[in-house]
Amino acid sequence: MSAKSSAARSRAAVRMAGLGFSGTALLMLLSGCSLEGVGDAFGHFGWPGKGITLQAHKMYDLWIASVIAALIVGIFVWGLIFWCVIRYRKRGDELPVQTRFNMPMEVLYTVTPVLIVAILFYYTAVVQTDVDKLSKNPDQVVEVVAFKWNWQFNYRDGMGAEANTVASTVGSSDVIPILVLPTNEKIRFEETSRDVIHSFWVPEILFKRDVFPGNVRNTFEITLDKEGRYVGRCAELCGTYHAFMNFELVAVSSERFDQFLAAKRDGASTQEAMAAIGFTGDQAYATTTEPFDTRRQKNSWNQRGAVAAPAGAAVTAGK
Ligand SMILES: [Cu+2]
Repeated sequence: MSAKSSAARSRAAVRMAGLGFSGTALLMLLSGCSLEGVGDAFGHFGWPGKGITLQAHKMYDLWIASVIAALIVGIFVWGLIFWCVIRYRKRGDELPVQTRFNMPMEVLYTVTPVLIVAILFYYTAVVQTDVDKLSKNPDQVVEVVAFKWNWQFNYRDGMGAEANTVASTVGSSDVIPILVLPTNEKIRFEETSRDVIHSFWVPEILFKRDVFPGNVRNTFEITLDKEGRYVGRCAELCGTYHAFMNFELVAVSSERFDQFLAAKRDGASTQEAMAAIGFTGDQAYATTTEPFDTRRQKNSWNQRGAVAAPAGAAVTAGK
């Protein structure tokens, strides 16, 4: 192999790499450029969707952008691998030119990954700080009380353990607890557990946070921007009936939320208050999940003194 043809070859390689990069960039531009558009086109790259809170949208954008960056790097690397495999395949018994190292190349493949990690770290830190941000005056404060194996949601008149509960909803073996919340308001959650560690998780919020017993009061804030009904789950293995620990988040307008809370304050049950804001009949109960048949009488492990579910209780495989 002459020195001349070798130089020509490496120039061709650089040209190919450049073409690959600009081709990918062009593809991105043509595909509408927005991260949301790319996410929609590729099934959100494994996420449930772009989320229903302002915080979730930021995490979603970070996720889509990170996957795109990973794919660009991946396509470039796969290209190089296949190019080398084909271009330098064995052609005879003659040993190829033996080289030791290439300093610019060594520097390049040390600096590039460090740069990529630094950029990913920067954007992750920015989004995480934003998601964890607590405002001084949230519009609503909800105390999440987790217990084996259900949820209680207390609407509070202020922040901290000393504030008072003005209304609350609680789940049972037969009724899924419903958490009604307003859109476009800053909602602060304060979490506490009566027994073991649980975890509050609404997949559509793209966020979960552990609920600890004792003095720990985990807090976080969200601003919902999409009305609807969304399933919530316990995301920390907390015992026998952990899988049954579901709830439902109902996001409504501020006006309807105020009506709901007013009805609850006047002593209405959760289902009556749901009816007061237009969710009548079956709609007054959870629609995204349903109670499991706990069969607590038959399988009474971990349930000393357990009360059997009343006759006629829903016998279902829950969603
Ligand atoms: Cu749990």
